[in-house]
Amino acid sequence: MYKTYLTLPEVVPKKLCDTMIEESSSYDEHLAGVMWKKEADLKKDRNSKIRFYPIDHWVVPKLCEIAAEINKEYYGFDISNLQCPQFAEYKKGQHYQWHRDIYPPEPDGPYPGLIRKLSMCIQLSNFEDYKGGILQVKNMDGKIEPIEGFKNKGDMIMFPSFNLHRIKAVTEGTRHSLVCWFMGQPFR
Ligand SMILES: O=C(O)CCC(=O)C(=O)O
Ligand SMILES: [Fe+2]
Repeated sequence: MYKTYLTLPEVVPKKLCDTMIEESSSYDEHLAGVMWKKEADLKKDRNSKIRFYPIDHWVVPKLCEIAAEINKEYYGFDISNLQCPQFAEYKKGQHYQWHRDIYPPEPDGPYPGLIRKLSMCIQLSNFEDYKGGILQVKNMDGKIEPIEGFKNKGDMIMFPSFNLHRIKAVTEGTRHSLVCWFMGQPFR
């Protein structure tokens, strides 16, 4: 049966999540943009801070292994690549409105001819560390699908990049996450 999303609770050891947060400061910080809008409203649409980890980061091989297994079992997409993992920080009031991660291939971009097919997010913070900031995903009927198993530090969720999803505003504390996009030739 088609799965809107899959969660893998506690798949990344908590210590490694902490290490990823600690080392994040060695990578440049950007104000997050919005791929599908040239003139995004960076208050209304999305207003978190992001950093990109290098493609040879130690966490990448493990994430690829997990993605390959889940993809083989549930989605069967043709995947050939991944983008540099994105580390994000959401403080009070920060959010990312409803969006899809998929967008058309960019011939002149860093991944020419490829599109995002599978999205993977990892909770790097404990759920006690913040309030709000939850991830919601819509199913094929356009309804919000309740999510279980994606709350604690080290929990992972994967879903097709064409699914609508959002991060509701954090109302207290700070949420950190790591997102990876697995890419391939456009669907045909
Ligand atoms: O922070 C997250 O868990 C997901 C963020 C997101 O949807 C994205 O960066 O595309
Ligand atoms: Fe997203």
